[in-house]
Amino acid sequence: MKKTISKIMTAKKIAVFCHSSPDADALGSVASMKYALEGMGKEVDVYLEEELRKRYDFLRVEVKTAVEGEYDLLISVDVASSNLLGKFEEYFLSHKNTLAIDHHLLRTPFAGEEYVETLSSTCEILSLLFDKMKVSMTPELATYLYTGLAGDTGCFMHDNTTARCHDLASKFIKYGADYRLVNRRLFKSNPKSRFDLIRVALNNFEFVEDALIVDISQKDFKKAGVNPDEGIGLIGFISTVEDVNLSALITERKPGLISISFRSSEKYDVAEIAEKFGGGGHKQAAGCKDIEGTTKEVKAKLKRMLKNILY
Ligand SMILES: [Mn+2]
Repeated sequence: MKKTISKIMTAKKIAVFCHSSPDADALGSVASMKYALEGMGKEVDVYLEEELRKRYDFLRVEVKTAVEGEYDLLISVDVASSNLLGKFEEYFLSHKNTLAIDHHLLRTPFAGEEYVETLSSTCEILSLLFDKMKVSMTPELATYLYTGLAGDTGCFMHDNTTARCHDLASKFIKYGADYRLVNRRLFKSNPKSRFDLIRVALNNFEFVEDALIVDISQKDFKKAGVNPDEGIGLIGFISTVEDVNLSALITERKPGLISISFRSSEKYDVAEIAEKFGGGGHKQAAGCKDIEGTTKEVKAKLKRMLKNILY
């Protein structure tokens, strides 16, 4: 952590990046970085591939979508490999002073300096970092950090939730985090298109023993009038069916390129299955992407594989 802190302390002008299709942890992280570092008198710009979605407008962070100016230091937060930087990858990799702060178990190092701890969220790491740097906590900062913590733990329901996550949440709330607003935005609000997608998903439910497989093709996305990015998080919904121990969501995000998201109970190890498709993850949550073929082909292959695994 020392090197990380000295890198930050010696830089005056800093740009902060996160992964493309940013989630609550990525956005909470960039927002708290900007807030905390500006509080230390630094000049900080946040870069996102696209403007912040309405759902996250409570993060009062100005963002830029194209690089302008020069920086002493580039920081990536919540980014597990450089390709996830999207259109900023080349710029980031070619800069001489870079720092990555991340919590992903499976990652490919790409920055000059890396500060990685396998905690619940990048926001949990940032809270440790800010403590060390004596950043004073305010309701805004507490709200931003709470956003990442709640986001990546699925509102303290995923397996990565620890006692310390609850302690941290308690601390953030004591400092004035608007947890009601954050929870409402993250967990109690879905765009209408999400329901159109759920309708499609429900039509494509297939139960195999105690597993549930759902496939959504490009055609399905088009028919529902839904952007394939809206598929993010749908696995959380379908994996709540009672007595189902393994759920697989097969989606054709881009024409001809298939992704699978897996969730399971302790009974099955989905990381092993994902690895067979060139992906990976955790025992109870894993995934793979860019499998060439159609959703039907991938589904047939998965079903053949599951025959030897389900019991
Ligand atoms: Mn994260």
